[in-house]
Amino acid sequence: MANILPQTMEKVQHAVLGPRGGDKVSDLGKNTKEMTNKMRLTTDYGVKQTTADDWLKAVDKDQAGPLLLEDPFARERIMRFDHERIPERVVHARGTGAFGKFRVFESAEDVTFAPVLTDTSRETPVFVRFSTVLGSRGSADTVRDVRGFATKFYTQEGIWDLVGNDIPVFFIQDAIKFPDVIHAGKPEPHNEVPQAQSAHNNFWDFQYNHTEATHMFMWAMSDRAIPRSYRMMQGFGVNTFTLINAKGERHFVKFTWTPELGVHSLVWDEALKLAGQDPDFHRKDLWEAIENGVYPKWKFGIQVIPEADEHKFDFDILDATKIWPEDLVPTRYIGEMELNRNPDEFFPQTEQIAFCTSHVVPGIGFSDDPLLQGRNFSYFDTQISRLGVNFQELPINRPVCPVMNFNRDGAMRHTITRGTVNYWPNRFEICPPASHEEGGYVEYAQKVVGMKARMRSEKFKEHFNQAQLFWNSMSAVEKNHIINAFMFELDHCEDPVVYGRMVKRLADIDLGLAQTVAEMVGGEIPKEGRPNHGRKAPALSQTEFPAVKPTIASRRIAILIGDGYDPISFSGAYAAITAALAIPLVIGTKRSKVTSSDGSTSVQPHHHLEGFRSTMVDALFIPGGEGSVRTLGKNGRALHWIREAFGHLKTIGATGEAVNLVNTAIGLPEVTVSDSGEVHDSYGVVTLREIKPGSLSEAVTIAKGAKGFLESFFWNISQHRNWDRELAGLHTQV
Ligand code: HDD
Repeated sequence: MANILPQTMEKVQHAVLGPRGGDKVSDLGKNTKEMTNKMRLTTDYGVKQTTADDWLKAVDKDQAGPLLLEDPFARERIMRFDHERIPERVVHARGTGAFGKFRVFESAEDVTFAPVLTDTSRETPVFVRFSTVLGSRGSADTVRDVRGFATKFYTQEGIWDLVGNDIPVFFIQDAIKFPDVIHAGKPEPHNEVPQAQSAHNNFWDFQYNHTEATHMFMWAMSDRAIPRSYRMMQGFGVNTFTLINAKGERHFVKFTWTPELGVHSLVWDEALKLAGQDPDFHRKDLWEAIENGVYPKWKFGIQVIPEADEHKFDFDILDATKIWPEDLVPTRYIGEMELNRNPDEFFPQTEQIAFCTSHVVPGIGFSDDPLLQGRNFSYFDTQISRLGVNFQELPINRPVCPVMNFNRDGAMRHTITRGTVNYWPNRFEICPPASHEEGGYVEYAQKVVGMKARMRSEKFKEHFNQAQLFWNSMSAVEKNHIINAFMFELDHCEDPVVYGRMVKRLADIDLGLAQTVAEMVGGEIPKEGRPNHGRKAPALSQTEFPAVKPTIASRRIAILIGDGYDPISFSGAYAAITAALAIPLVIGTKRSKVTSSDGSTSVQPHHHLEGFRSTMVDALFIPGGEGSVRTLGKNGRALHWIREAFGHLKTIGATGEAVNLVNTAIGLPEVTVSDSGEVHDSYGVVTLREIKPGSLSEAVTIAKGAKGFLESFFWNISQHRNWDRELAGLHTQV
């Protein structure tokens, strides 16, 4: 099993986040303590304690008696404990994070003077927090939901917070609607049900009542809402920001993160099961990858529109429910981010990190996007109630550049500022404002003339074009998944008004979609739909996503064995999986030692079949060995492992006697297996009946059409899932 070790000091040193100052790790070092067995237990006020086990009592001859309230040690422990909880985030309460570094490889100086986006020699430390939106802090990771992707850049010019999601658009256009959209999505007010689900009346009631939400709910019903890993998600700033260059010119900009590992999702049945079998699935996945040194990486992209072109599009570029299609505004990749260090302690780092969209650095600015402007108010405000007015002093939040001003006091202030004045101007000229040349933030001199009104521009009123664009751009399997998602979600709405209206709404996107869903969920079947413009944008599909280098790095591969396994296949596959930086997980019929067919070797499995489930891995390999295969064949759970992995479209590999086992477990005539010494690949079931010397010790290159067993097995895993199986309808037949 992957090492999940506590962070050591060596690791902290190893994760050097850049030579050019701004090193957040050494900054945090001032507040980081190492626990050692040389230290003795003390109270918070430093007095050593002789016991942590017994409250001071008035004892009688039997050494029993009532507790004495005078015990300061016991009272401190209990009272400290009573106050451990702070309010969880009102949205995005469930999350996890990691440290890393950001660097631009191409200067964007034509559009901004912000050094974080222009200085290619600079490494900027970052902390990224990923999250779900609707669930509370203890909810499951794999629920169907939007994922948060929030990045804190500790730049030398101050903090820049880019607070985005894994979906490029949002449900609403104007921030004033945020409480409504969140109330509708969160558990219903009367009984606080359901937890971390959008599958309920109120959520869909809101969606119907807000046509502007149509585009976003299509994304939220797509595979984007059930990612395989945080490491395999795109990130989007969503809102329109601005960049200002040294000439004082302004451009509108959208920010994007694109993962090196490609964009991949779970399948729905797997996500449902994982929510119970391993609710921390995504948390552990990120932690494990970083501990194993397989650092996740993202390319950083910008889409830029010159100020003069603001009105040249048929949508409003300040409307957060719209993407800027790549064929109109291509993404320019200028930088990359790597996450390479797990936090030392969850609460002071991942929980107390506080993002504010209003935190930008000189060279980056806001736009009149009415969602962004409301966000700029909301985040700062929420941190005050969550963490207190001095939240920016907390180690994880404080900048790595100097901070000096006349803000004072408030709960838990701990900076001690020397000096006799706390105002500006003062007779000593202490702490004067900075000029532009000294790096002072200067707002762009945007001309603003207007009348007060509660309105939106005309283009904000068009709500269906891009919802159709998204649907049209999906591959056949992605469309299937969206249809199934609606079937699930609307089935959970008990109110016929809600599901009846929603199927009508779907006809605004695609009549076929609406009719299929209506038939299943019981709404009136629409006869007419809104005309579909038929346009597509291939970049929106994740199965059609730009090819990434095929890799199995960090993928979990189960090896199923019992006593009598074939040691040659087992060790060949184990070594090759490790060499490819994937994670071999030996799953035994038991966790005590399992012995090979010739008695030469034995292995202690990482888990047994009942304790661990096929949902927790990306692929399955079963080596031959008569005894092992016979035991597995009699074990219902082992057969279930194979059938379930097949149903979840995962690659299955088998050698020797295990080929028959796989064939029997799947039992579909369409899926054929090897009958000789030739490698056979049928719907991602890769088999080899006769192992010849060297069959499993070939140098593995992961490339299409490769001939060797492991090559073919690994290639299939690198493709994430076998979509052909789903297109042929085989996955539901096992
Ligand atoms: Fe928000 C948290 C992303 C609209 C108000 N939001 C929060 C987080 C993410 C986002 C990733 C978690 C940050 C963390 O990890 O601590 N939010 C978005 C995106 C939006 C968006 C991509 C649309 C473009 N949010 C939005 C609006 C408002 C808020 C319109 C209010 C007007 N969001 C909040 C908040 C939260 C928050 C209440 C809760 C905890 C926090 O801020 O720190 O202020």
